[in-house]
Order: sequence, then structure tokens, then C-alpha cells
Amino acid sequence: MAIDWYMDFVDLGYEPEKNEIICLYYFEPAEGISREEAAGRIASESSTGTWTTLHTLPPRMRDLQATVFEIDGNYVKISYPLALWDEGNAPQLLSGIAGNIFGMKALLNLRLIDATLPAEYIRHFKGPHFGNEGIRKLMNVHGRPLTGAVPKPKIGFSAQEHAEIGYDTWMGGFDFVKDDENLTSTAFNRFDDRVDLMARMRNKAEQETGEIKSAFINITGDTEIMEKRAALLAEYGWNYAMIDVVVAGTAAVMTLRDFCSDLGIAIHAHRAMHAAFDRNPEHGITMQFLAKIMRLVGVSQIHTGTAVGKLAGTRQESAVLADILRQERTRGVGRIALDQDWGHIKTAFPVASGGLHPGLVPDVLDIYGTELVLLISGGIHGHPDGTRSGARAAIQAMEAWKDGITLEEKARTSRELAAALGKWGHYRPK
Ligand code: CAP
Ligand code: MG
Repeated sequence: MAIDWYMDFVDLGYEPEKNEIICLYYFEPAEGISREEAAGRIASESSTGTWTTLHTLPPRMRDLQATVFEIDGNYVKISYPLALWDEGNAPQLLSGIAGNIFGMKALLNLRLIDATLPAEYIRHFKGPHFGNEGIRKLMNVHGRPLTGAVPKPKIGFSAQEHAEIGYDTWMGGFDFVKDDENLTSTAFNRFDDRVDLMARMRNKAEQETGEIKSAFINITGDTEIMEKRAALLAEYGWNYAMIDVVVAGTAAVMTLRDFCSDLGIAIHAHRAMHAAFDRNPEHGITMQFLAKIMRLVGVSQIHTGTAVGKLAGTRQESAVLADILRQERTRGVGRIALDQDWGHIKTAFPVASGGLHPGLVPDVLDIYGTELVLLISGGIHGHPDGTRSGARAAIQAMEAWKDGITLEEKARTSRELAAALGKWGHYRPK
């Protein structure tokens, strides 16, 4: 008598229905487990199955089973009936297609690469509040990347010192000042103090430059605290909040998306902790999938790597991530991303950050073009002549790229860029 029924979840001739969720996984069967059985186990454990045959199995349950419909080497495509999913509940989707299956003994490795979410599924989600055009209107920034910087060292300044560095960043020509991922509210830099002092400096910089200035102030904490912090941001006229979305969790991001949207506040999503599950090419969850879920639940922008900076990630990965965030319809790319029609879900910005300085700006813009939030932090505060000159050097580098001239040519008439190249050249941090 068979004790398991994994092969009931495999049908290589199956044609998925239009409104089914399709997932692409990379998988490595354990010793002695066939590819078909391993794939069947993934489909079983992520839908209705368990390890043993059951005494009673109502026939209608078969309509809820996931189906392995394509196996190509170490890649498998699995379709999931829509009825499995709780409308508008992203955490529940993750518990299904990105839950127990990573721990199955029958697999040596498993990686969720991407999912195609049908219109019938995504219609329950709100997506970003503004969309990229809306953000550009909000900030009155057109035809170039939006720019920002984090005060560095990343944590330790008093709220007053932080605000003064923010003022210099804005006066150097940048649009945003970003909190770092591990700065929320500390004895030396209380959130409320920072919100107030930064607002004073923002108002000053706006008066002196005539430009709109803003900040990604980090509200990360438990959901109630995040709501209180977002409300304070609104009171001081801020139009963004920053959340470390992986540590906060998808459910919290969904709650804050609605709370912030009612306040007219966009969400900057920092992705700290993502490399715990997206860096190993054979196991975990890709940044493609994280970016998709975060756009779906409604962040306005999320970090997507630089390829040339200090943190892991390839050029192709950054380009694919940019498409997942910026396109109305994402075209599938081989075994890296699946097709996605975004319907009513507005666009979001990729954020390039991490180990950047003026000498690397052309490399990053070659990957992303101008539909980008470009964050250069150490790369402006480390400028030989300080923050304002660093920001100016970065802007000069952007202008050079736009005019199609080399940085060296631009540097002949731009002393801040010349000084930046003198210190860093085109150095790629390790
Ligand atoms: C960059 C940064 C960002 C990283 C996050 C940092 O500072 O503030 O958190 O960019 O990585 O703390 O390292 P620098 P990613 O510009 O001084 O490196 O963007 O890949 O998520
Ligand atoms: Mg940081």
C-alpha cells in the first residue's frame, strides 16, 4: 500500500488555467529522490499535500492541488489554483509558496525564483500610492535620477548633527537625506527630535534653493510605533517614510502602506537582511520575487543593487529588478524572471546604493538610466572638500553621463568632480 502520493501533484501535460499563480523554482533533489518526486513534493507541501496518504480525501480537494507542469533540469514550474489564496493577503501567499518547502529533507536546495500573479489575484492589492510619475510631480524632479545620501558614519550623530549634515546634503544639490537601516530612535538621536530638526533644516534649504527637499526617515519598529512615527512625519510635512521591509515583515508593510497612503506619504523600502535568503544562487528566495511582492503591497521604491558597488549583485539582476519595478508589463527573462502584467498596480523606483561615489555614477546609470533613485553616501561625505562638494561632484558626474562625455573631460571644468576623481578615480569597493 502506497504511503505517499507526491506523484499525484505531477502532470507534465497540464496546461495551467489563465487565473492560476505560476511559480518557477530551482531545485536539487536529495540522494535517491527522483526529479519528478522532488518536484511533486514541492507542489504537495506548498498546497494540499502531506507526507502520507490519508484515510479520507474528499474528491473536491483535488481541485485545490498544485500541479507540476514543467520540469527542465533543475528548474520546475508549478501552478496553483486561485482558490488556495486569501484575497489580498501577501503573507499567506508567502506561507504557501515560500514556506515549509525550504526545509524538506527530500531537497538539498530550493530557490523560489519568481511567480506570475494573475489579474484575478493582483486586483486585491493596492500597489504604490503615487507611482513614479506621481513621485516626480511630488518632488518636481524630471529627466534625471532622484538623488540622496545617508549621513555617515551610519549611526552615532546627535539629531542636531544629523540635521546639519542633512542641510549640507540638500545645499549640495541632493533631493533626499536618508536614515540608515539601523538608525530609528536612540538615546543620542531620538526619532521625534530628528523629525523636528530635519524639518527645520529642510525648510531652510527649500527657502535658499527654491527646490523641494525631502528625507527617508526610518520609522521601523512594531506596527503601532511605526504608525505613530508616520503620523509625526505627516505633522511635520514629510512626504516619505522609510521602512526596513524585510525585518518589519510583509504584513506590517501592508498595514503601513495604507496608513501612509491616507497621509499622502510614500514608502522608501530598505531591504536589509535580504542577502540572508537571496544571495545563495542555489537556495532561498530571489530579490526579483521580493521586489515583486513589495511593489504589489505598495512601496514606492526599493533597493536593487549597483553591481559595481560594495554589495553583491550582478548588472543583469539590477536591470531585471528595474523592469519588475518600472514596467506595466514585465517580460520574462529566461530562468531569472517570469512574465507579469501589472494591471492597475502603479510603478515603483529601483534604488541604487552601496559603495557608490562620483567615479561610479556612469556605470550605474548605464544599468538603470534616469528612472532611478541614486543614493551616494560615503561617496559624498568622504569627498576631500566635504559633503556639499561631494554632492556637487556626483551631480557633475550625472551631467557628464547625460552629455555623453567622460568624467575626466567633465572634470576639466568641474573642480568638485576633479577632486572626487583624485581621491577615488573609478575605484570599485570590495
Ligand atoms: C549605503 C548604505 C545602504 C546600502 C544597502 C549602507 O551606504 O547606506 O544601506 O546601500 O545596500 O549602509 O551601506 P554607502 P543595498 O553609500 O556609504 O555605501 O542598497 O544593496 O540594499
Ligand atoms: Mg545603509
